[in-house]
Amino acid sequence: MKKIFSLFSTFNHIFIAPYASLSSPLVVVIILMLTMSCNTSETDTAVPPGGGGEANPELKTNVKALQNFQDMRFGMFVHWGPVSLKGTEIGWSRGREIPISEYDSLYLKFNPTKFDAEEWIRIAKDAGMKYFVITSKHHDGFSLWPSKYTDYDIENTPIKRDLLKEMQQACENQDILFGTYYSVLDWKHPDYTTRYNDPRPVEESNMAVYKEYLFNQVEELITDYNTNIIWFDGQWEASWTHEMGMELYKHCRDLKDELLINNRVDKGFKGMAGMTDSIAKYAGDYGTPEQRIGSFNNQFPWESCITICKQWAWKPDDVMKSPKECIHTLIKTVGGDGNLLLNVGPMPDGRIEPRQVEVLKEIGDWLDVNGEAIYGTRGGPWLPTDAWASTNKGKKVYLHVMATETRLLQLPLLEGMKIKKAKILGGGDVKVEVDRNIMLSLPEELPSDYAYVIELTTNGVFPSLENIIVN
Ligand code: FHN
Repeated sequence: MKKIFSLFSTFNHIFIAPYASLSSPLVVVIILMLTMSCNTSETDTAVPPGGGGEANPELKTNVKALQNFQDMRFGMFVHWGPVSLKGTEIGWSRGREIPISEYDSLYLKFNPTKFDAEEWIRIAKDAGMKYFVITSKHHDGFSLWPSKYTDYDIENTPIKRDLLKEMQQACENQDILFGTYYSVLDWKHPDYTTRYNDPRPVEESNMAVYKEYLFNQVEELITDYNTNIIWFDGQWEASWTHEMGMELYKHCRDLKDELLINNRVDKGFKGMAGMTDSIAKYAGDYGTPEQRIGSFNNQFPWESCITICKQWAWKPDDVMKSPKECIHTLIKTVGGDGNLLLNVGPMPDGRIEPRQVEVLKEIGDWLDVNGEAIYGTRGGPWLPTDAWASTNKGKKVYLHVMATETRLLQLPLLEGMKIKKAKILGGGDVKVEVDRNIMLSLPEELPSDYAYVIELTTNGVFPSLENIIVN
């Protein structure tokens, strides 16, 4: 008897067994939640929820920039700097594994002669990534560009070249959106008032001086490097305040209105789940779950940042995720209506490790076949699980199946939805039977062992998934 993979049955034995019988209100609510769905791909120009916080109530997220960001869905995050010479974690290993004096002198030996920005961006592009975010300055305070405001920068390393400019140009040459990570905290700067593993007193430190330094550097990134995304981080220490966060957000948007700024510019970031405590109160355009896939949320934009290995910066022989793991992570993230920013840590000679490039290439090969089910889509109408997820765009609904061993799928028919036809992206016919449920019979040959996508052409009617925020 062929194994029927019933989303209902999956649901049944996950929820019903431990908690309640089918008639209990709990099950009814959950069934309702699972069967309610959305047609969110109608790119509405509703006013985005995020923006400048309570100090700048009129300053809302730039609609066009956000639309484009959410359509891209998949980007490359890069954590890199002189610390890669030691293979320890960027920022955190300063004064921990690496004595501060040695750490702060690594830049004098930082000479990545094999660095090729066009090659990096080609690798991102071949992986199916649409945007790029580089650590222009991390917690250790080293600036990857020749900043007018410090000598602790790339200009004073043996390589001397403006590597950030080369990355910006490569992105623009290859039509990849250029973005910059910038750490609000700076454990080296004498005027930053919080120390980490560092005996230097802070009595003489003047946070106002540091804040001016930060505002000036960020202005360089916007005006001299035309960054499109500022990925702030390190906002959690007491040295940084809610007021400073809202002021910085406004400073950035005044310099470039179509700039996107994550929620770590301010203090609303609530732990690694990454969402903003009160969107009206705190500044920021999108949430940033870290090292986890965010929960389904189509009310506030979000982007999960996840490492392809364990460490953010390069580490020799670090544990690396498989292509299947990365592809499933992408599917579940987009199925939850989020973006995925997948991180690599390049080597001290400037190359991205070949084994990481191989995994990225496999993701790109999968997206060559299934990209239309990712780019420009929105999450839903069915909520993601470990076995499947769904995305939609116009009248198309894409069912991403990660449980590739089954040949018969059953899922709840959504109120008003009519299935006109179904096919497998990459080839393969699907037999569709519809009664109270949708039964999909799959061919023996499937296009991928990692995951495949069933494209359902519908009448575009699926009840809204509004206000479904799954915690
Ligand atoms: O401390 C950083 C860490 O090094 C890395 O940059 C991540 C990326 O999101 N953020 C901080 C930890 O939350």
